[in-house]
Amino acid sequence: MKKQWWHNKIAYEIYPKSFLDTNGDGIGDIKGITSKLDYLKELGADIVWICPIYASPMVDQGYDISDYYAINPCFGTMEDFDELLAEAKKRDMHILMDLVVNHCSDQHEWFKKAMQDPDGKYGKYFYIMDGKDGNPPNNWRAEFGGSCWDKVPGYDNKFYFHTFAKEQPDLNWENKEVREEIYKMVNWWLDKGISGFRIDAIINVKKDLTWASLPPDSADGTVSVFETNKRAHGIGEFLGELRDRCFIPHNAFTVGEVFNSTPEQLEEFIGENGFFSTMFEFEHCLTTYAGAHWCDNVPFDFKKWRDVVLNNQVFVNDLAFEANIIENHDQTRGVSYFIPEEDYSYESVTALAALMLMLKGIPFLYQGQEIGMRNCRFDSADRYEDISTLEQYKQALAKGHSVDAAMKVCCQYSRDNARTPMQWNGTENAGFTTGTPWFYMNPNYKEINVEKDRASEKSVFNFYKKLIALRKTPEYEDVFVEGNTKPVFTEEDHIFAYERVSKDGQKKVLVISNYQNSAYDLKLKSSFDEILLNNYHGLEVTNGVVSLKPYQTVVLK
Ligand code: TEU
Ligand code: CA
Repeated sequence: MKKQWWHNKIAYEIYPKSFLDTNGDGIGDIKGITSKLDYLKELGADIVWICPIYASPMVDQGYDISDYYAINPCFGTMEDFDELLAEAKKRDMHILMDLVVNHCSDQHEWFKKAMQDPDGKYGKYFYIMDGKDGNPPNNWRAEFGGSCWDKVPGYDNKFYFHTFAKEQPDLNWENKEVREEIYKMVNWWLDKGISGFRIDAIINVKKDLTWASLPPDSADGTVSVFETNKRAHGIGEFLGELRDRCFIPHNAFTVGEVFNSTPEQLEEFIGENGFFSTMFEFEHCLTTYAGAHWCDNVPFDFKKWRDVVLNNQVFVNDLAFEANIIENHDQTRGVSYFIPEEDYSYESVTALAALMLMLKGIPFLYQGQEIGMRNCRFDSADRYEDISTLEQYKQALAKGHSVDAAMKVCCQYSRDNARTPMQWNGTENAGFTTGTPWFYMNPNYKEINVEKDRASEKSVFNFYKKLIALRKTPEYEDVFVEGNTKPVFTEEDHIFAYERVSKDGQKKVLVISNYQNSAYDLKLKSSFDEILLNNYHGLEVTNGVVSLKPYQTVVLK
């Protein structure tokens, strides 16, 4: 692929509400982000993606936007934002906004006008349809539960469509006027100086325009709206237009949140002339997913996970450049998902870090990942704030699970695990706020926090910093950035290993992780010159056999 300015960069995702509060109101803010740019720079982050900070009633924590041109006062002002941009530029850093245009908020002016006059101009900004004798037009189930259709107030048989919550009505991309409004807004932000966008739920913008009911995937007769998107055709016309009208003229960096794309779509989406610069690789995060309900999920399976990651790397190699994650604001904490609880240690956490950061693609770290923040055990369901967790809890109970069992499932999968405030130090409320935090703090903050971690000999932060520095070493750019990935030792049950090979085949780096809580002897297939990184002191090698300690992970030249 042609070299792009962002190929050798590291991205970091910020969940602003939980990052750092600077005015004591208990809510993280833009000034908090600005004040931590040096911290992020030191870690090695270049691109900062900020989850939505636009005006919003916050039904889905900002993913319900009521004004695309305004900053939510709980996060600060437009002046604060301009200051953040300027400070980022000074440090040669880039800001990405979150582009949420599959839907807006029911408090957006467009939707309010549409509800007043469903047959008028703004009615056509949304999908408004007649039902069947007062029942919804079809059996599609919204991502956060219930029907995708809610009644237009004052009408018995008129419904509007929503993929997510009922407060998040879907915008009608089939209407050219809507698309023009979106492009205008996207260009406005790019002109302001942001470097690009993370693009929310973008696969959902094209609907199955037959609007036909489908065979149910749930006992209540409904089918997930995500299934119906698989039957939608022609999304490329929208995305190509968005690229040509907005992204290309600005040389923007864009990362798509794309679920359920087919392998054939990879090149079309993120190949040389793709719709986006890159998109997240989610398949490996879904290896435990078994159906429509969290309580049907299956346990984590190391080999399945490893094979999904590595097969995907091989598939993508020459075609595209994906975005790699182990966690984000919609997932549980990576260390809690990919490491058995009894195995938590500096070594296991850094093993996971190395495996992710050495892959081909652009790494996206999520706030707190750099110190190994973990899932949070909530003692009662009403502690949860997340709309999807509350729905899953309800569904688990409805399926006959006990309160205990339902809580256990939420504890494992809740998006709120990632949304507890950032743990900066061991003082009250982890240094996140001097006021009352908007959300429950993970009680482990005295043990796990930035200050303590960085002072420790076994610092996860420092390990990430070294990994990032290694990735960025000019001497290895042809390996880590441009080179392809070749899986090795896949016949082993507890070894996660791959080679990164420069295009000319001259330079090779081998990443080996003994991903288990016991020692293991592995016979190497070739010799090596140098240990570039190691999460232990030293490496024992006798006659070509390396004696790996529990979770020992090394990068060998
Ligand atoms: O997520 C889209 C999405 O598909 C999620 O619903 C995902 O399936 C779920 O979070 C897994 O638990 C994006 C945002 O990242 C998410 O935070 C928003 O809630 C959602 O869009 C609606 O805007
Ligand atoms: Ca604040």
